[in-house]
Amino acid sequence: MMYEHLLMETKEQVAVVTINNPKSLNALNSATLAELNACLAEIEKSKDIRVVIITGAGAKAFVAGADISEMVNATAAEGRAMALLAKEAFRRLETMPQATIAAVNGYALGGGCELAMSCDIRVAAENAVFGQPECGLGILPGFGGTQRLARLVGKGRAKELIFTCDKIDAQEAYRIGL
Ligand code: DAK
Repeated sequence: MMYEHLLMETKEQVAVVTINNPKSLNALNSATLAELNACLAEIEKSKDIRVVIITGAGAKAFVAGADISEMVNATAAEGRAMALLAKEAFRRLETMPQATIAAVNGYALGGGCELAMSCDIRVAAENAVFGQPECGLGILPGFGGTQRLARLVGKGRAKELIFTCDKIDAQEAYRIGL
């Protein structure tokens, strides 16, 4: 299948899915989320693919978040639809039979951090930056971050990251269990 916002490459039993919107640091717009959901649904059915690696195009970002330019004019109903789409895709990633790995090659903010947390395993490059900065935009993490972050790092650290919008590097993320 061809995608506009994803690259998908399969080598032996490993599929590498690359979020490919490098101009916006791989921000997740609705079209990308829909493609990711469709791509994962295909992989899920495959008996040959055993491992899925999720990563971002370019040298700077894994995924810098949900696409703010799309969200800024969204109605409540459109925001809800976008969040439900992301939740469906991320839940699929979390529960699919394949082992899933986030190769975090740069910024993993907001929806990007939430995408990484939906994988079984996170491997971070030295330049990885994690954070849930949604509160700075006057919203809360909407793609499962409040739940998945707390499960990984504990409620206190999750609340601290969400309330402060702090960005943390790979070493700090490793230290706190993210
Ligand atoms: N969305 C759209 N465009 C983005 C983006 C994003 N999240 N992040 C970066 N970009 C774009 C920039 O606008 C810029 O575009 P041009 O100006 O070149 O057109 C380009 O990517 C390069 O970014 P910068 O020039 O800013 O690059 P820097 O190296 O200076 O900075 C940065 C990198 C990652 C620190 C910075 O770009 C940044 O702070 N980005 C925003 C990060 C962020 O706030 N992410 C969280 C987004 S909110 C919901 C609830 C919540 C959510 C959704 C639904 N419901 C309950 C319905 C929200 C979730 C989120 O993820």
